[in-house]
Amino acid sequence: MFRSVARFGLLQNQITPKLFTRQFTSTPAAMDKTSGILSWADKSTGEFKRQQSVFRDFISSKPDAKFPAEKGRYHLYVSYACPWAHRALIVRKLKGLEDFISYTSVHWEMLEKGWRFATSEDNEPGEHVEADPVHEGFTHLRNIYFSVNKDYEGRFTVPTLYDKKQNTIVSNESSEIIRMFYTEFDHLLPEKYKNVDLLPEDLKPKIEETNEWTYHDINNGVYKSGFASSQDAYETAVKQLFTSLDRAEADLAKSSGPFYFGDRLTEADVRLYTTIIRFDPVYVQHFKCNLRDIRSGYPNLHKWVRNLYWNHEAFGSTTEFTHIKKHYTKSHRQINPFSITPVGPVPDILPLDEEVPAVKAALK
Ligand SMILES: N[C@@H](CCC(=O)N[C@@H](CS)C(=O)NCC(=O)O)C(=O)O
Repeated sequence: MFRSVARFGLLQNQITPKLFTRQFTSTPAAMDKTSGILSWADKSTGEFKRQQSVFRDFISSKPDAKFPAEKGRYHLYVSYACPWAHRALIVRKLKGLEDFISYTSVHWEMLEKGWRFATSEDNEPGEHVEADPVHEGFTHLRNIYFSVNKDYEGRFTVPTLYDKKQNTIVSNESSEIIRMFYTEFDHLLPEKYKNVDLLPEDLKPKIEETNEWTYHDINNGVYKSGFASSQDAYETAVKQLFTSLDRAEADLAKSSGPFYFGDRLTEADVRLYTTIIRFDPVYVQHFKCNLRDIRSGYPNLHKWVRNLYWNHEAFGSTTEFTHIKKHYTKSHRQINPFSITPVGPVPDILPLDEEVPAVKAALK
């Protein structure tokens, strides 16, 4: 196994500098640092380490700001597969920003040159799975990063929030992009959307506290489990993940409403949803998060996630299971060398009034 990990790690690093130096003049040294997801795992411990996002600017409601809120000025690059980008798509909808911020989803396939844009030959489900509408001829997301900084040495990640006026990247950090969307366009929005408050002042400390452990143990925890390259690192991550899923399950059991904090939909729901909706279709098998699954092992999480998916358009309509399943299983060749996508679970998500047979039998 370790041999094939090394082999595929190497394949991921085989980027042909010529292709890019021609158009985007990046140095081979810069590219060495940016390639190969496995290089995120610490070589001695096998622990997965997520890199910090590099672009950390903010759109602001202030007209003299470096990035003022303006209709049609910003473009959001996402992948329907990616849980971090999914946060931004959900919040864009919840806040009624569809006419303000345009978006493109890259193709689900992420190989040695990173995310690529769809071509006219591709026919993938979901809106805006298209060629880059902002930069003619750009084939990959990396082209945008290098057009902003030819010596860029970070990763080419989604979500990427792009300013079409200054031709630069505002931010590639999802936790900050969603917070800009919460408030900074409010003065331009109708009352209905202005009133959508995903981070209410009175709940802020509780939400921040929840974010802390859900980020480390659940959102990033599935990656720590899946990308671990030692048995110890994997077991530590997967156990912590399930301890925290138990905690979320207990919190939801106590909730007085359908959301994490009672009857108020907040950031806590958005951030947890994008991992839980991917859990049974992908993380259970692909990232070896298989102490339990959601549909048979976590009744409250199961009820909560289905309510969001089926009853709240911003969640359901931005969830594209084809992208989710194919991306992980056909892009991470270091963990799935033959790129075979498992058929199950069927269906990707159960209807609201349906349970797996064992749960149904137990409920009788
Ligand atoms: N901290 C970032 C993480 C984003 C991230 O890691 N996105 C993944 C997709 S799920 C990505 O684009 N990876 C490409 C790469 O690392 O090469 C955020 O929350 O915005």
